Formats: sequence, C-alpha cells, structure tokens
Amino acid sequence: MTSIAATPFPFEFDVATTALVIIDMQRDFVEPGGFGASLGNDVTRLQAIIPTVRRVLEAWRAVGGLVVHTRESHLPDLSDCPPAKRLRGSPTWRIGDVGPMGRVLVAGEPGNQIVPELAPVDGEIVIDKPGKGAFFDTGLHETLQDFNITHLVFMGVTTEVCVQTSMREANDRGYDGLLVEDGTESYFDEFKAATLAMITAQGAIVGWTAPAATLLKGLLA
Ligand code: C5J
Repeated sequence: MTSIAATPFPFEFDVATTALVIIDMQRDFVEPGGFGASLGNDVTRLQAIIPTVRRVLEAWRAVGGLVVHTRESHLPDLSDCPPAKRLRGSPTWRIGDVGPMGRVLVAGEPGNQIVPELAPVDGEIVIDKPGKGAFFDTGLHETLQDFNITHLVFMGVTTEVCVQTSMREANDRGYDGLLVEDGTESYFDEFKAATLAMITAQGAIVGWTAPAATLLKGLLA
C-alpha cells in the first residue's frame, strides 16, 4: 500500500488495483488545427503539460501499473454523435468536418491520435469515447472490474470538461480517484482552479488531488 500527501487528506492506493487514466491527450485538443483550436482556444496551455504527463506515465509503466488512454472520438458516420453536440456553438470546423488534421474528432484520423510523446504501448488500454465522460457508452467500468481496479489516478485534458466528467462518473461507480494537479490543464485558468477545488471539497466529495512530484515520490519509495 502506498500513501501520498494529497488534498484534502492522504490518498492510499495499491498499484496492483489502481489504473492510471490519461484523458484525451490527442492532437485534436493540444495541436493547432484541431477541435480545441477551432473553438478559439490557446492550445499551447495544454501542450505544456506533456512532459509532466510523460514522467508520470513512464514511472507508472516502470512499476507495472495498468494504463488506460482515452480519446474523444466518433465513428466515421457520426452515428454516435448527437446533433446537439455537433451543432453546438460556432467552431471553425465542426465534429466530422475536414480540418488540417483530417476529420475533427473522428476515429482513425490524424488529429484523433494521442500525441507521440504519450503514445500507448502494447498492453495498455485505449478507449474511444463518444461523450465527455470516459464511462459513457465505452465498457470502461467492466474492463476495470476485469482487472480488479478500485482506484484511479487521472491526468489529461481538459480539467473541467472530460477529466472532471470522468472523475465524477468514476466516483459514482465506487472508485477512489486522484487527479494529478500539474498533469491536467484547461484552456481557462479559473476553470482549472475551480475544478480542483470542487473535486476535493467537502471531504473529497469527488476525489483527491496531488502534484506529480508527490505521486512520483510515492511510486519510487
Ligand atoms: C472537450 C475534452 N473539452 N477532452 N473535451 O471538449 O475535455
């Protein structure tokens, strides 16, 4: 059992029953010409966390922990993309449109690939999710149960959208979840700060947060 200092109180976990879940570190969100940029966002903010996410990923691989990568991704015929999602707002390229990295948020397209620095390796689980949450319509819960997973460590983007939604879904399914504070990012400073505060409020009502350095120290101990 590993115990690390965390907010609002120490997070205890066993690597054997904990999965590292990396949410949507795909080109669509972190590179120019993708969905995030198409909505008018500064993607360099998200690119900046890649080295931290990679350090934690490598440490997690070194201790033999289960790794799950997610991608926000739709089928080429968009049958899993509700019109309410596709038609929302006024992005330069809507989901399914052809942008500089291929069809936006569509499975198999260049923009839908996880950034090379964090590319999945053999034995890691890759979940294509049509919603913001990693558990909606993906079978992730059943997969985690097959591996006897009870605890989740989250990283990825964006903090207040897909990461927070996934953590809340996990919480409702009985998992204890920790969010790595500098392994997640938002296009908006204030939304990230508010999300970290909401997760840990009221005695970890959704879960815990801790810096990457603290998690890494715990893994190496
Ligand atoms: C968004 C995500 N922000 N991965 N997706 O639309 O957070």
